[in-house]
Amino acid sequence: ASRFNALKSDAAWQQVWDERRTFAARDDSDKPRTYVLEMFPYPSGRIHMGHVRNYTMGDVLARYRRMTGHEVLHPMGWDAFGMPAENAAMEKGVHPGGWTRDNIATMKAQLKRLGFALDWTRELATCEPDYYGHEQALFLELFRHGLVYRKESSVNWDPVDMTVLANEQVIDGRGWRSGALVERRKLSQWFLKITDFADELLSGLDALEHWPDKVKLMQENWIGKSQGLQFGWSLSDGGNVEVFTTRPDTIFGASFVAVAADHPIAAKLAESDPAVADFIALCKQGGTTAAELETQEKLGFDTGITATHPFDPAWQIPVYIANFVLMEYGTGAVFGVPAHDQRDFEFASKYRLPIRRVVSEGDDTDPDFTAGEAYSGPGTICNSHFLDGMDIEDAKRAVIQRAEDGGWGKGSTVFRLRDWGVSRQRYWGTPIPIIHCDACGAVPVPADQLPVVLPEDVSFDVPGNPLDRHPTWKHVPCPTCAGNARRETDTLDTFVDSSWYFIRFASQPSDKAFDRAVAEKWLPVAQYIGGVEHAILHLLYARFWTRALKHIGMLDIAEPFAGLFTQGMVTHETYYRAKVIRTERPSTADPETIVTESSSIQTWFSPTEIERRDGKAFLIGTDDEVKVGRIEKMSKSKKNTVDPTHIVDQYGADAVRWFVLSDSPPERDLEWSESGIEGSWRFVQRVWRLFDGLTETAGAEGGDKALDRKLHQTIAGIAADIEGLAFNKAVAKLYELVNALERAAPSASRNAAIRTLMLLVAPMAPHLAEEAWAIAGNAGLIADAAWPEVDPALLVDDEVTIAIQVNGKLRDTQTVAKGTAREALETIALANANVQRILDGAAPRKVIVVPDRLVNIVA
Ligand code: ANZ
Ligand code: ZN
Repeated sequence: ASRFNALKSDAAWQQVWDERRTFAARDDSDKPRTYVLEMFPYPSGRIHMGHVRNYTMGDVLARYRRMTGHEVLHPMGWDAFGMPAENAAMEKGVHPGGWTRDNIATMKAQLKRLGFALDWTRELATCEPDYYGHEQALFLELFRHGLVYRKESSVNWDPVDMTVLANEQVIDGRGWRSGALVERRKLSQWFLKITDFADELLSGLDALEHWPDKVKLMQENWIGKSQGLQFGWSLSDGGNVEVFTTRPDTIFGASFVAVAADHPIAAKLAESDPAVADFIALCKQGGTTAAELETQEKLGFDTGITATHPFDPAWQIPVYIANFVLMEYGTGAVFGVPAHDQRDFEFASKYRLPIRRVVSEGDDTDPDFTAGEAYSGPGTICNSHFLDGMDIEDAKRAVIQRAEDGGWGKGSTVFRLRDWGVSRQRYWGTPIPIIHCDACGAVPVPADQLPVVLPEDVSFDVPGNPLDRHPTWKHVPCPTCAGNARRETDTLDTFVDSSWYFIRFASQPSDKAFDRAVAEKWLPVAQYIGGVEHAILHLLYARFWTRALKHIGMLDIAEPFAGLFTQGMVTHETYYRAKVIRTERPSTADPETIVTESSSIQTWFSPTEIERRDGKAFLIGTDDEVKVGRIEKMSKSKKNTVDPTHIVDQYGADAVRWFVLSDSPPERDLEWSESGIEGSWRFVQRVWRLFDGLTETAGAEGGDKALDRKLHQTIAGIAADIEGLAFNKAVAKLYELVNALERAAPSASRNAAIRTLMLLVAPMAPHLAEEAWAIAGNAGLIADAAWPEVDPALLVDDEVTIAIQVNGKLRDTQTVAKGTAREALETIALANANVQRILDGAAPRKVIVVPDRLVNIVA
């Protein structure tokens, strides 16, 4: 038998698909439609195994849906703007555009090498003017409808490089290049009004039946709707401070009031007190990321002012300025309840403020609160006068009621979600299409002047935004008054680019962002597949853009992604050597004493440098043993990556596709292993031998009912598994069918089943399937063939295998029609050759029959 020559077949069929544009989706098709989309890649350099796994899953679904008669849209493009291109420009002196386009060319070739059924006619790259120009037009449409505005907001400022830093350029609070402590600075920036849609984005989650619950929960938490109370505390200096709380039930546990560093009260005090001004400056240090705010040490400044408790005029608590209170949220001021809020607990511990329990967890609650952390769980209110004995929710309502009745407070709804700041002080992004004029203000760039194209002649030798220091680009006449004006030099957050690309894939006219009618034919995306790392921001922003476009009447789609699937990661063993380094130094306490310190440094090795022998790992061709470390997500830092193209060249595309589908459920991590890919390669060859053997058994006749049944059960099962994205289960069913076919004697049934097998493996191993399909003399491509019909009659088992026992011991089995009568079963068993030999002429003492299961003869 011949061997399947994957390298030859892969190239041949990929060329055929390309030339015939087999996978180009037709907008005007009458068929039912399926839009399958995987999150488009960032062109970072080369494809990694995570991409291969992601795109293979989508590909199987896309190919399968085509075979079931759907018009399938399965596009691919590039999320091509962003920091890494600028970093490369700074480090290697290359142009971000050149770097990006080179990477796209490399990665596109790599994707093609895997034989994905992609509609390359719709390829797009967000860094090209024919994409971002339309984005600028959409931005201005939102601007016209009041969904874009400008306001002062904090950025990370590197005081040494004198530049704004992206969050990912702030490492441990310091600038990534200068190492200087990052400061917070206010800049005027552009915002999108996502908060207008907070309620819709939340309630819309309910309709998303085909989304993972965990992702919906993450979105829900991010939007963070809470009911609260806003009320004022009167201050000892005659003033008043409004606070916002989601826990009015804890009002009797208050031990301080705290305002944000940029709260007007703080600003006022700073005018006359330099100590306050110093403290405010101190609060401005540190990055702006949520994680940083969370972990920062809690700092406070006691203003000397006190606040009067709303339920007890005699009860005064101190007012602090504190770094953990944000001006952007609620009212920029809070009351602190150390017993039941962790930040307040840390704050109170540091400044020795009372910690008073007002929620008890049960009888054994410690009344003095010696616990090391705040308690935020459920319980009954205590130490709280009229609230005592209530549960938390009742107590919240009771306090809100009293506040509203007394006219000193108001119940309210708030969202944690803030408006989306989209300004980035960077070059490699979509230019914000605004012109600033001293006389006319911020003026939109007129439609006939779009796109605002990025200038190519920029330099990266000094920090900062090259657009800002470009000699000519930013100087333009004002579109309104023709006076001297300046272009906006900020570019858009790259999340904007990925918030509407799925619409542009569906429809890409050259004169506008999309054609509404065409886009509506395709959308929503039936199945979106990607990494869980995008579970919050990307998906929320894409949902927001879709709703915003609906709101302004441009597109009548509420939710962009009907189905969402988040796949697991690809992992690999790690290999390393640990070197222990000893250093000696004089002790700080006693310089006469020398202390030895040891630390260990790991050197990592790539799987290509390793060979395994007797369960150990060695550097290839040597006896140098290395340690086998944990199985971890493939990463450059641990060197445990495997280059897909290298593997494809070795085993062929189908074996690689097969392996990434087969080994684990798609939502779980997949461990890449050499033995696994070899196993897949052997399986491809086994299937090939079945196809290849067809010529020899061409004349075989006769039916094989059991095989027919197995085949039809497999067809139905695989269809259901692919629809349910349970690819590993579909693969397991194919293994079983192949096993059965290998064992079965030649028959017409077997030949028919092998021909059907070509169709069944086609979504997963398309090159192998095309090759076999052509050799078997079929006209046309298997990619265009129909998925096999299921004969429902063959799905039910009408035969059963019964056990034939003598004295409880299995002697034989026999296949009989389901529901065969007791008497008939007894006759069959007694006539069995093995049974007759054992009985040796004697009459059985007793015959026990369990219909459809067994016959036991007691001798
Ligand atoms: C008293 C209290 C007691 C609070 C308690 C919490 C627990 P979520 O639920 O995330 O919306 N807060 C209000 N405005 C703030 C601001 N500008 N900066 C920092 N913290 C602020 O958070 C609402 C809670 O966060 C509010 O409820 C307030 O503290 C705090 F046991 O008030 B709470
Ligand atoms: Zn003007």
